[in-house]
Amino acid sequence: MLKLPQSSTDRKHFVIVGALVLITTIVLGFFLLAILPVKAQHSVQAEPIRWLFQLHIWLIAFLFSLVSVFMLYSLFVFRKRKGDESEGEHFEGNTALEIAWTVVPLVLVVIFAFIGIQTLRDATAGGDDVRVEAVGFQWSWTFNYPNGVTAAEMVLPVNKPAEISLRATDVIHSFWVAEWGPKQDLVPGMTTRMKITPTKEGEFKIVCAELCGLSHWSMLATVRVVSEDEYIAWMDQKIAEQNLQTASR
Ligand SMILES: [Cu+2]
Repeated sequence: MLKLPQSSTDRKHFVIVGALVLITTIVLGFFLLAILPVKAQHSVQAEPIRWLFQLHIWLIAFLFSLVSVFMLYSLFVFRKRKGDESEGEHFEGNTALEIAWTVVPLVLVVIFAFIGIQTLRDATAGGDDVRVEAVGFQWSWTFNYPNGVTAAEMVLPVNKPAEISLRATDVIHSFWVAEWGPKQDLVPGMTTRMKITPTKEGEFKIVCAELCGLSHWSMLATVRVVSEDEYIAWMDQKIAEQNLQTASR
């Protein structure tokens, strides 16, 4: 049997390793959060995703530290000394430890599944004050508004809950604006939906995030998030343009 820390030397090792795990977790956690390219989040729905992402990073930092610090500490501190020809201690496992490392990860996975469901619920919730349909095809996008306006760019008013209906005409695509957070597949034969409340004005890139053929990389469009007045002005202008086109036909 593997011994649990009994002597004061054993306890000292555990205290040192515990402190090292804590320090490594903190350093690694901040390092990972600093280097991972999370774009600025400019939608209401992005917040729960960002929060869950950070929680994952801290858990990853802790688990990595737990495994590697224990391993490296054992390798260096309990290495074979010069002239030591004695045999190592024989042991056949530790029931308590095995139960612990089965139950703890199981509980963690269940907790994260629960948080994941909640996050998914929050990241897909929102109103439909503005509605627009995004049609994806190999390899471009068009945007249709309920009043018949069709555009090559998407325009949305800031801070207004929008519902984007997504339709694919050929293969599976995926609608993604990195600054907004959520990503949603477009599946031929059905309409999928994304709820989004943009919180920052500006021009953002819409990309297809599902490998959809040779020119997948070029399946880009722009979304402009503007003030409500600008949105109305843009819509009026589009309606006038389209009326003019119909009249001249
Ligand atoms: Cu695509």
